[in-house]
Amino acid sequence: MKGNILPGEHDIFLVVDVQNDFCPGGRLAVPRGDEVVPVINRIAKRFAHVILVQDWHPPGHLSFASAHPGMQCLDTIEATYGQQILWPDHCVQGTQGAGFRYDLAIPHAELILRKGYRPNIDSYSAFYENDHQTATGLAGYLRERGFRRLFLAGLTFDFCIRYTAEDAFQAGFDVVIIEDGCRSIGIDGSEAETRNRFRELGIECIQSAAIDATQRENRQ
Ligand code: VGL
Ligand code: ZN
Repeated sequence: MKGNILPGEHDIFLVVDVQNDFCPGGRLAVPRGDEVVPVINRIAKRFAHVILVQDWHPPGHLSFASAHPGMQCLDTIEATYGQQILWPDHCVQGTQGAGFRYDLAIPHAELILRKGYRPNIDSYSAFYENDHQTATGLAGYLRERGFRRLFLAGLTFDFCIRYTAEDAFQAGFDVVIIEDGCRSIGIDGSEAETRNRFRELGIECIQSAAIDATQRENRQ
């Protein structure tokens, strides 16, 4: 993208999984995951429209290693819809870990989109669950409201952001990743793979400063 970015009426900011369990001290802690919060809080002020995405699993969810005796975290199982990585129990519905990180401050967010609530399917993407068929309804919501371009930040760059971005792109939305507002889990080259995938698709990664800078110029 050339120059700086001024978010407009057809733009929306999707804040992905900024939850206690993905931050230091949480059950699936992402290294430096908490550092995305001040970036996201600042950038959210530039957008009239914001959606919060929330990973929201029932106890005993299929993606939990604890639900598969003899299996370990980061092992892979063959689910009905393909390979599924096993995670520690995390973002269990109604628990403190599933709550938004305490310092996330976006009172004007218009929608909270929960995903991963079906016991037998995981959902990295905010558009489709991991079977790539079960829709969350997000594409319809965005289209009906006239949004064309999605800005993404949050946790994690190499899983939920990656698959949300790919699905948004396939659904015909323009997609921009705010890179310094993301952190990766980092499993087996997952971050490099994500960057390659974004490059192949032409999905743009920017720094949050590109959005701040626009605001400053406009005020002069
Ligand atoms: C996520 C693993 C499991 C994510 C969610 O938010 O990237 N990763 N559940
Ligand atoms: Zn999850």
